[in-house]
Amino acid sequence: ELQFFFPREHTLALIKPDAAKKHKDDIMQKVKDAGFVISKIKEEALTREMAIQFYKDHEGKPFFNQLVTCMTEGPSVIMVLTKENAVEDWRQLMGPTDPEVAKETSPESIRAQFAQDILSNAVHGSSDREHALSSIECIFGEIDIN
Ligand code: RTP
Repeated sequence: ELQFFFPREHTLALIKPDAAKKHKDDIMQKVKDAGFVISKIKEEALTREMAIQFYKDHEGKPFFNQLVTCMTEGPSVIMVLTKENAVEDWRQLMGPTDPEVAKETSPESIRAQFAQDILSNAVHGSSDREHALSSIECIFGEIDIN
């Protein structure tokens, strides 16, 4: 069976509130077309505490408060995505942080197509496998996914 040769990896992917409201179906279609398995999914508004925890590394930056507000203003679609090389491939599909850059360099990416601006930039994805596992545990309360 192919999975024996291509081990699966998990990442945490999130459709931010603004995009969850306007572009959920289109973004989900791109997720499936790219070959990700949706191992877990829930729709839930992040609490301020969760958003702060999520973006801890950015605490103190000028955009931090706005970022937390934009992440908590409505329900997000939060998913565990699974496939070979999931962390890197999801970041590839998201595209660059700034949608203007995304439109220039990766016009097929989710941010090029659905981001509003650099803050409401449609999606989030774990930056590496370690962050993926800790975010999955934080949000779904477990890390053993079939
Ligand atoms: P993410 O962590 O959300 O997957 O996105 P990323 O790696 O592409 O971006 P990162 O540098 O980690 O920044 C996290 C989020 O902060 C917002 N941001 N705003 N105003 C600004 O200059 C600025 N820079 C970053 C974005 O919403 C970004 O997704």
